Amino acid sequence: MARHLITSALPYINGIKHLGNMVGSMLPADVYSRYLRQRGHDVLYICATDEHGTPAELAAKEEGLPVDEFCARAHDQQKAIYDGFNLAFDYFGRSSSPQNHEITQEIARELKANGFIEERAIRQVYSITDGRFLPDRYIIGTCPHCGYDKARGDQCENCTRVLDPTDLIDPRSAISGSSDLEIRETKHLFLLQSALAGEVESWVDERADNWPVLASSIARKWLTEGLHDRAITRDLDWGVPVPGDTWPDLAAEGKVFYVWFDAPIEYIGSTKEWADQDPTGNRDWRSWWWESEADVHYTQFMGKDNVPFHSVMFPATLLGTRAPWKKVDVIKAFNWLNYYGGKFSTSQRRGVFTHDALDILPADYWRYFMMANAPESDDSSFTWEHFTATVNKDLADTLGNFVNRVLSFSRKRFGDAVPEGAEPGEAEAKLGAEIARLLAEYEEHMEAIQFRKAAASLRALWSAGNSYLEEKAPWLEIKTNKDGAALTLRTAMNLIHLYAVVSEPFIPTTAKAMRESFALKTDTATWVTPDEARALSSVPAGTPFTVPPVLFAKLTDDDLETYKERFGGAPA
Ligand code: B3M
Ligand code: ZN
Repeated sequence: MARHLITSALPYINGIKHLGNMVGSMLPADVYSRYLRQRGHDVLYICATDEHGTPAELAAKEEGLPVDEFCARAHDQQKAIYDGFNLAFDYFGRSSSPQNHEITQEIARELKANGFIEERAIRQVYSITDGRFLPDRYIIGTCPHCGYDKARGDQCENCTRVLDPTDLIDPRSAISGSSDLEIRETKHLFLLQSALAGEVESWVDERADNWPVLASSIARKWLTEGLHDRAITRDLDWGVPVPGDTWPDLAAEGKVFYVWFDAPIEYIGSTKEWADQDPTGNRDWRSWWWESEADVHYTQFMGKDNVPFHSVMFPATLLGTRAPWKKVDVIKAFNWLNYYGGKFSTSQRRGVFTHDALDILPADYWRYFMMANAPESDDSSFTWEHFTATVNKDLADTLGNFVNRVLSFSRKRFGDAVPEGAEPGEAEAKLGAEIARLLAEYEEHMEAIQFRKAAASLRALWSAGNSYLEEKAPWLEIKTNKDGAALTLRTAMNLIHLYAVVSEPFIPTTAKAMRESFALKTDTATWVTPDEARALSSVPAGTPFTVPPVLFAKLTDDDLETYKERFGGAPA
């Protein structure tokens, strides 16, 4: 048993997320956490809303709310959706929490004490039309590296390179579109990343070989471009204030830390929120983050655009404190999920948003589809045709129909308890061996955090049951060999129970319904090893059972048309 710390990139507070966002961060982190918990590990899965920065301020203004009120509401709204998706966070915090303020300020003080933060007067972009300094991401222009014409001042979305606003060609204000920009002087804090570059590089070299290649290649690419000093404060009202005891001038001017400085620190902050929430006071947040380099295994989940900040900038921040903060062991990154080959777009209402998804179908349909098609080695594309075909084939036919068919038939012929029947024979031995092999494969892919492959193994496990059932055909067998048919059904019911256990990370609600079909006394969600699975005997004869309602409804052509109509279907 190991201690596993798991975090997923913090969803930004501004607006409800689409499926593409969820498939690259929270959902896979949940699937992985559930798997590790079932295997008996001590797991802490932490997430939060990322609440600071200009977009939050602007969104609040648009809704006519004070920014704190806007964020509180938006946080609850997002949390309710994630509950609907059955994301089993240990804690879902808020980067605007007092805990995060405190830890962010503490880390900044440590960095200064070690000579890694410096005050510098800079010349900053001021928009005359908008009457304000423009934060980096509110200046857009052409990327000097790849020519993308909507690159933001902090990062180019297209080539993922981190930018400075002055790098942009033809810069303009993202608020007004105005290019009436001027440069004014003001003081800011700088994190001296250049002084930490060597250390960060050795740190990356030490562990990135264990990361899935998408993350390690982005980290290395970013390092070869060189680590530059970065401004870590902004002129905003909403954020973690620069502490006055350490930087009286900047504090007096009301500067706050840059959102990307305090957001990753919220992984720690949210853990402290989790501990502070506990009435018994028995949660030790520091044991996860402090002097835990050796005994905690830390995995982060995120979309590929977030990799530079997590693989280089956040480690640099933590290394620079010279304090024993836990640093990430494995970064699991994802490519984009597209919608009919194009981008999901909030403004053009293109794609599927998380609240709409839950409005039309239960979470498990989405969870399975998204993970089975996770954009791991490449971008992948969502289409309603692909979605409905997958649901019908894998979930409704291969799994759902198997469960209902076996249980209904057995009840009809043998009553409400698992029948005894003959001793297992050759077909059962062959099936057991196949199940053990597939389960071992499934475990291997889960350990490697390869979700597409894991889902394929899970599907193969479900299919093996169908093949066995077709081969034994108990509905014919029963005419000549009642004991044989009973054995077939008992074996199939054991498969159902096994599926209920091992499908739990992907489809927790359905898995629970399947487990609860059997009146077993023990905690039945505990993992089953391939060797235990081989025997197919965890549900003994005589166990009472019920037939659950249809697990997955088949989606019709009419459904397909309705979804395409409502969500926009193929691009023009
Ligand atoms: N909030 C993701 C984004 O908005 C960002 C992740 C922060 S993780 C510390 O693009
Ligand atoms: Zn670019």
